[in-house]
Amino acid sequence: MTAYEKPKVWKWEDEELNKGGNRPTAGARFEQTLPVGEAPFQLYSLGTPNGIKVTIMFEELKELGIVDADYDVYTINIGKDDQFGSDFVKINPNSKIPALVDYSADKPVNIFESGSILLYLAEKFNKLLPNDLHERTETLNWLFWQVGAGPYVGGGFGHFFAYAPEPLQYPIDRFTMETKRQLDLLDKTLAERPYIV
Ligand SMILES: N[C@@H](CCC(=O)N[C@@H](CS)C(=O)NCC(=O)O)C(=O)O
Repeated sequence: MTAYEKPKVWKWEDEELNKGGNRPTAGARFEQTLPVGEAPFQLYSLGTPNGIKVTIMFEELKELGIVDADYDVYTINIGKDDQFGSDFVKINPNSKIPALVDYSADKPVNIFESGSILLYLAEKFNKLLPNDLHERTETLNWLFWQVGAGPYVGGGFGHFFAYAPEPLQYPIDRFTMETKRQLDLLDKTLAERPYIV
């Protein structure tokens, strides 16, 4: 049996690593006042793959003639830790973009997790989510697949390949294989139909 050295455990107090998500505590780190506009939906986000899902959804709804799907959008700069400000944390205690507030309900509704936001908007406007049991389930299967699979690609492959302070072969190999497998799944599915769902 191979004897492994005990892995070095990062201490969040380390100056070099004490950035963004590399801290073992949740909650607000500083006082913050976020802007609130006039539109029924207020979106706090960034143009990352998780962030743009919500703006794509809003634009698709508008394209379908839903005038109430009007939104204001504000940048949350995750590189500058905006996601740990007090107002943002009140909307998403998990400090990740995207986060949305619906002011058109009887009282404001906070919505976080990109999949939850897409489902909320689909149900609210009764669009892009079929009522038929089989089609609805197939849509939800792929909705949950993408929120489940995304972290292997971004937080897994992307993180260890591009952002980790040192290149480590095992996590790079593992997440590269998983990412390629997911891309192969997409290729095979899209060979049979024009959209995933
Ligand atoms: N499961 C979440 C993931 C959201 C997420 O990871 N957001 C990233 C940007 S794409 C973020 O806010 N990162 C900031 C951080 O980790 O501190 C979702 O689907 O909404």
